Amino acid sequence: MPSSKVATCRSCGQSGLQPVLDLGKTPLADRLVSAAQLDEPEPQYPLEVVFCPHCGLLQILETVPPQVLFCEDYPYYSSFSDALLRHSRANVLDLIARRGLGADSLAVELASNDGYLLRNYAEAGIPVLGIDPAEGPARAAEAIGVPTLNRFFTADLARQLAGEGRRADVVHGNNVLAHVADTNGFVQGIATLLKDTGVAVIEVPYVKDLIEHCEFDTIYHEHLCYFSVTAVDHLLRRHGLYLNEVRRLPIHGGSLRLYVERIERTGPTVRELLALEAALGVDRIDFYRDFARRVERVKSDLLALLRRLKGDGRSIAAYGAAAKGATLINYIGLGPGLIDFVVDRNVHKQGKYMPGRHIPIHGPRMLLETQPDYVLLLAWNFAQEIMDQQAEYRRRGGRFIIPLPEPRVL
Ligand code: DWN
Repeated sequence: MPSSKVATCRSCGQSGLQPVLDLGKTPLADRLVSAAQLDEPEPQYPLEVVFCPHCGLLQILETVPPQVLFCEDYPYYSSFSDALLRHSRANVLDLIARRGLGADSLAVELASNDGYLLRNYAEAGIPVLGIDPAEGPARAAEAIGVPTLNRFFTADLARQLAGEGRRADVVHGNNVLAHVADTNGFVQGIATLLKDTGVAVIEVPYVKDLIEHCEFDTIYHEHLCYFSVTAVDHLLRRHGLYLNEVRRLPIHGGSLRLYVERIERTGPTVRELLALEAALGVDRIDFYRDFARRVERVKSDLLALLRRLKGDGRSIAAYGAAAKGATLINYIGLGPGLIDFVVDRNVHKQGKYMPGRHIPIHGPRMLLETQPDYVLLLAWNFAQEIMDQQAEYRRRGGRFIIPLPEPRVL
């Protein structure tokens, strides 16, 4: 299925998009390769990052059809990260208390994956509804008692649910707003689905952290948009929604949690971040101008480090068959000649190969079985959880390499 390119901004629709970074033609980050597919041609798509000077949104030009991205064997399951489960549970318990949710409430999650978040509402006796197009995670959610529509969330589906009287007290959307091709339709759907007194709680990677920490690996075809508070505020207001509170989070390399309502009552956390972004120029192209140069610097430094270690006869593996890991190994050119294998706890990924570079993926036990000298941490956003878990590998002398914001050996 062919991809398409936007000519105007995904949010405000204006032209004049300015180039920021070109990562070249890149395979789909979550399309892992099976042994049977190794000799088959692998689709690769342009990955060009641009900036809208009118509304401040950083975005990619290419739109890969969502049916291709979130296909039936989409391998991402949220519940393989204990830190993410703790993060999500704390979010839910906070909202139950703050919003006085109970048996007559409805909590909906858009891109609900395997029920990792909604399960916390269900356990508290609060009615839930998951919506996710990926068949595997949706089935897993149903298996733990989270009713899930295996569909894409659209403005039409929102109207259908509202028509059935299923408007929500809380709408969650974690790492999905950046993923949808119809950005405005998706936000309009949230406005339709929310009760007048409801709140949408949306998490997105924060573009300020992405740029400042050089997190270029967070750029892949699933992530169409990269939000600042300024850009998302413009997007929401266009649909009669108001960003009233925002929290900065460490998850996924730095994220924003947006509290969005149908009533405008902009709080100090929003005003402060809008002022900070204006002072730093996050809403202007200059903030992004040297990003490409810094990405090139990381690429050359990491390649030089790995080649030196390999040249010294050291063995190198990697941890985390993450989508971000696919961007990193493909852009930098890390193949089986440098990285012997990748390990990952997600059993749906084990036995497959990384997109593009075809590095084999095994379970984490492979680290103790083979004791590689170094492990490149592709899932660096979970560094503490993973290194705690791999204490024995480290006790035996194994060392982790953190790739970003600059390569360093721990
Ligand atoms: O936006 C997205 C983010 C939120 O999640 C999705 N489009 C796809 C996915 O991106 P990712 O694959 O880069 O996300 P993660 O969660 O950073 O990937 C971590 C990988 O590491 C997963 O495959 C699970 C694995 N893992 C592990 O093997 N052991 C993770 C932990 C914490 C562990 O202990």
